[in-house]
Amino acid sequence: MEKKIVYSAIQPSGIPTIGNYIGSVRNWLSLQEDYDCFFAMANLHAITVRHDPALLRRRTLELAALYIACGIDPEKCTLYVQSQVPQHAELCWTLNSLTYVGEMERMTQFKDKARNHADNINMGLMDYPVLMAADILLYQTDLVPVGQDQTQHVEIARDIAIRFNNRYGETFRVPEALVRKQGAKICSLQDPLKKMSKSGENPNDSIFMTDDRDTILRKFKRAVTDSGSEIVCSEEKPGVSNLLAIYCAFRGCSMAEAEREFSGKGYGEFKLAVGETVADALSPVQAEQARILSDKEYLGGVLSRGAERAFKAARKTLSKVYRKVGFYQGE
Ligand code: AQP
Repeated sequence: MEKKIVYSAIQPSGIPTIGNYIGSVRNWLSLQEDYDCFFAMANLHAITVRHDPALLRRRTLELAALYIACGIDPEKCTLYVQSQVPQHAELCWTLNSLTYVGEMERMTQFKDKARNHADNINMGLMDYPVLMAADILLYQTDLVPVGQDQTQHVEIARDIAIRFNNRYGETFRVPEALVRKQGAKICSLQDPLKKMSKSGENPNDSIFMTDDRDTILRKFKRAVTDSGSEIVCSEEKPGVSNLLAIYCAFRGCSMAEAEREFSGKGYGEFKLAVGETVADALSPVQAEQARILSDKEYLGGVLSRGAERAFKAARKTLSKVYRKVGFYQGE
């Protein structure tokens, strides 16, 4: 039987946070065993806000090395850089004509980013969800593992796929978002009502995947907790609940187990335990990422094989799309 297809990506728009890891990469590890997985460095998306070109190039490679260091196996899945597969931009252009400006204006991420980058509300920023729809639909994806913040974008990708199929005939598989219950939204350590982001303004909001032990312990020590002293997961305790979710993700335990473990303990002890757990987990990943990055030949080989595989799959879908919409493709 043919394996189902999984697509997911991260933008190299900054140093990935433990939010990206918990909400995204961590979930890819089990999927790669049973599905045909495409994992990308979404660098086309990363230029929708102002960026430094040299840094973008470096962050793209760092992200690829991080995926592998976290356990993504390039022999089992297709690991590639988005800009090396031109069909992403080509399909995006085609899908633009089936997408309404009003729909894009209503997207939560667009509204947030437009607010935060008021001097640079460019077409790319607004078009981000259409490019993401193209990313997903190009591979005839069944499942898109994402954090909660991206579910609205997967929803619009589904709408666009259905619209295209209705207008031109069956072409795209309609994908589904895969969102894990626990860890789907890791929040800022300073403002637990806000999502942890790799491009946030205050570095104390986030634990970056490259933070050293002292930095991690310091950030957790300063993390905002809530009134009262009980260490339980509840809506009234967003700070404590967020720290518990992080602890569970790295410990591989359930919320109930974590609550039991910290029952009767103080916030100080709790935050130190979370910090140490995260630091212990990240240290070998960081060493492995550095090792992979220094082996340029290996990493270059992985990415060129990945781009070749992705290109072949993407070409198949795009050629079908071009035929359906009536683009001349030669005799
Ligand atoms: N805080 C989070 N908790 C859980 N999952 C998260 N993701 C991001 N932040 C969290 C998931 O990580 C994947 C990659 O995201 P992305 O790089 O494509 O863009 P994003 O969602 O906009 O992530 P960031 O870190 O907030 O990036 P910037 O700051 O550049 O906008 C997605 O699956 C996302 O759900």
